[in-house]
Amino acid sequence: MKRVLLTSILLLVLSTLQAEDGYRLWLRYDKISNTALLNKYRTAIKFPFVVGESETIKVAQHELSMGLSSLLGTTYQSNTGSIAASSLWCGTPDQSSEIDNLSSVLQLSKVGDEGYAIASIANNGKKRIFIAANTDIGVLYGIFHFLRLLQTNQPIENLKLVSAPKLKLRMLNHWDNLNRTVERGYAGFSIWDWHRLPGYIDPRYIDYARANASIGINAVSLTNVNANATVLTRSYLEKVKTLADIFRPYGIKVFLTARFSAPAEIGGLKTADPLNDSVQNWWAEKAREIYSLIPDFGGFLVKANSEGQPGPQNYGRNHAEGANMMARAVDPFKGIIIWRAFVYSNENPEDRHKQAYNEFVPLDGKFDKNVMVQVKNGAIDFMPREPFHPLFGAMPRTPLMMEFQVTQEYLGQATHLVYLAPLFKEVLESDTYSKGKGSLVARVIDGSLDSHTLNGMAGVANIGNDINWCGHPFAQANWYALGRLSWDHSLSSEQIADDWLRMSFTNDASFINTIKSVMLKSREIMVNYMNPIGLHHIMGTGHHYGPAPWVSNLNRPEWNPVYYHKADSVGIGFNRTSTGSNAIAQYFPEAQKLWNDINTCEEKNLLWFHHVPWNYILKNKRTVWDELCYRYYNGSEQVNWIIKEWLRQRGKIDDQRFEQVRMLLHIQAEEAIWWRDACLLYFQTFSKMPLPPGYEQPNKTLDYYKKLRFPFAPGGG
Ligand code: GCW
Repeated sequence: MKRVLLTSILLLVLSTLQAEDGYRLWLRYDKISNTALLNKYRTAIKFPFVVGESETIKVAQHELSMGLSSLLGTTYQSNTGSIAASSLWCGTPDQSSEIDNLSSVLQLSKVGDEGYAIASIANNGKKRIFIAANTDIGVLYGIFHFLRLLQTNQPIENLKLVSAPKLKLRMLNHWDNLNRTVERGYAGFSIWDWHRLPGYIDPRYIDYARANASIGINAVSLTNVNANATVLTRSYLEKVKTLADIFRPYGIKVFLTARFSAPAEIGGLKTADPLNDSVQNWWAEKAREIYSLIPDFGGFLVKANSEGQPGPQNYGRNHAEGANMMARAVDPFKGIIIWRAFVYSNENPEDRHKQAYNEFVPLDGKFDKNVMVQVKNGAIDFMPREPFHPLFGAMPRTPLMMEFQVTQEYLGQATHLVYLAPLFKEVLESDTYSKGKGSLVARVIDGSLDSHTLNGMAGVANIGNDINWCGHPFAQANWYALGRLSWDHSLSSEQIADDWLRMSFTNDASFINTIKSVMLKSREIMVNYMNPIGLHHIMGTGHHYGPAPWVSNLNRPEWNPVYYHKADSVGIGFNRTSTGSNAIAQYFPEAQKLWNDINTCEEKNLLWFHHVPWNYILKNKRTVWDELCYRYYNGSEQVNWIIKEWLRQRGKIDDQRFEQVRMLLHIQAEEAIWWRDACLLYFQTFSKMPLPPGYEQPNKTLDYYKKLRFPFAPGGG
C-alpha cells in the first residue's frame, strides 16, 4: 500500500516536473535539441548588445537574454561582455552610429515605424548580425523574429530580411465584462482582475503583453462591446491606466468600448443625443480625463444600435453623426473611433444579410477622418463559412477594418480543434471586384485599394484565465495566426501553422508534417460536419453550442435557425438571388457571377444563396440531399482520421498536452456525430429521402436531440 502511494507521489512529482501546461504559449524557448545546430548558433551568437535605454529597449534586452540563454542552454546577458567581440547588435540609427552608418545596407527606409531589418553583415572585419529598426518597438519586434528563427531551427548564417507590417492597427477585441465573465469566452474568466487593480498586478498581464508583441499585435480593447459605462468612471480609468502602463513598453495601445448612453448613465445628463451640446462636452471632457491618465490611449470601440445596445438612432441620428461626435472628442489627442457595422434589427423585415450594407453604404464619405468602420468578415455572424461581407469594397471613402472572431463561438468553442488561418485567408483573398479584378478584401482593409492611411484588423479574443490561456491547446494557434496575418496577410496558413507548431511543440519533422496537415484540413472538416454547402446559423439558441436547426419559437425571427435554412418539402437554402431577397445585388457584378446562377454557384456557398430542390443534381452527380449526407458523414469520419493521426504522436511531445488534445478530440468526434445525426434526421423530415446506401443509421432519435439542454454552457457573458 505504502509502496503504491510512494510510487504515485513520485509519478506525480515527475509529471509536474515535466508539466507542459501550455502557459508559455509559443514562447517556450526550450533548449535546442539538435546538437550540431546548437553549436552553430552558439558559435554565431556572441555578446549580444541591444542599444538604448527606453522601457521598450529594456524589455528587448531582457527578452533577448532570456530567449538566448534558454534556447542555447548557456547564459547570455545582453550588453555585457566585449562589444568588439559582439556578433549580434540590435538598435536604431539614433542610438547606434554603427547602425546609422549601415542604414542603407540594412534598407531601413523600407521598414517604417514598426518594421525591422535583420541582416548578416561584415563589419569592422567581423561578421555580425544586425537587428535594426527606426524605432525601439521595431527593435523588439525584430528580436522576437530572430528568436523565432532559432526556435524553428532556421539557418542564421546569411540573414537578409526586411519586414514591415501591412496593417497599422493589429488588434484584439476582448469581450470581457467587468464582473470577469467573458461573452463568448470559453477559456475561463477574464484575465483582467478589475477588483484588485490597480494595486495588484497579475504577472500574467506582462506575459500577455509579451505574447502579443511577439506576433505584432499593437492594440487591445479591454472590454465587451456590449459595454458597461462603469469602465469610464474615474476609479476604473485608474485601473485601465495601470494596464496601459504595463502594455506600453510592448507597443500596445489600449482602447475601451464606450456605451453610447454613458453621458446619461454616469454623467447625469438627461440625454445622450450626439447633437446635444452638453453631450458633446461630456465626451470631450471624458476624453480629456482619459488622456490625462493615458496619453497614448487608442480611442473607443463602439457597438451602437445593435442587439439592444443604445446608439444615435435612439435620438433620430445616424451612425455617422454618432461616430463623429465621439471622434471630435478624441481627435485633439490623436485618438480614433472604431465604429462597428454589425447592425441588424428585428423591426426590419429585410434579409438580415442586407441590413448593414443598407445602413452604412449611404454614409460613405460622411465619417470624420479619425473614424474606422469595423466590419465582420461576413454579413451574418462569424459562421464556419460565409461569403465575404458585401461592405468590403462598397465604402471606398471610409477606412474599413476587418473583424474576425478568434474565439470559436460557432466553431466548436474551446472543445474542437479548428485552425482558423484558412478561414481568415479565404476572406482576405476574396475578390470584391470593386475596382476590377484583384480588388481583394485584403487590399480594402490594408488601405492600398482606396488609399487610406488608417487601416487595421481585429480579432475577438479567445483568451481567459485558464492556465493555457485559450482552453484548447490548439486554440492558441488562432490567436497566433491573427497576429501574424495582421502583420502580413500574404503569409500562408501553412507557414503560420509550421512556425506555431515548431514553437509550441517540437521541431520533429514527422510531428510537424502530420499535424500541420491536420490543422490545415480541420476547418473544412468542421464545415462539413456542422454547416456544409452554405448552411449557416443552425446552432443551439443562446449558447450557440451544438445543432438546433429546428428552433423556430424565438421572438426575433432572425434569431431562429429556420429563418436561415428554410427547409421545406421542396428543398433547402436561402434564396438571396433576384428571385429572393436579392442580397446578391449588394456585390459587384463579377462577384455576383460566382453565386448568382444555381447551376454555376460555388458549391461551398450554394445554400447560402439558393433554395435548392432536394433532388437537384450537383456537378458531382449527387442530389443535394445525398450531398448533405455525404458531407456530414465525411466530416464526422474525418475527425476519426484526426484522432488516428494524433495517436501516432504519442511520445513525440509532452504527455500533458498530448492527453488534453486526445480527450478533446474524442469529444469532438462524438459531437461531430451529434451534428451529423441531429441535422440529417431533422432535414429528412422535409426531404423524405433515405440515407444513401451503406451509411450507418443514426442510433438516436430526432426527439432525443431536440430535448438536449445545456443550462450552464459557457460564454453567456
Ligand atoms: O455573434 C454575436 C454574439 C454576441 C455578440 C455579437 C456582436 C458581443 O452572439 O454575443 O455580442 O455577435 O458581435 O456584437
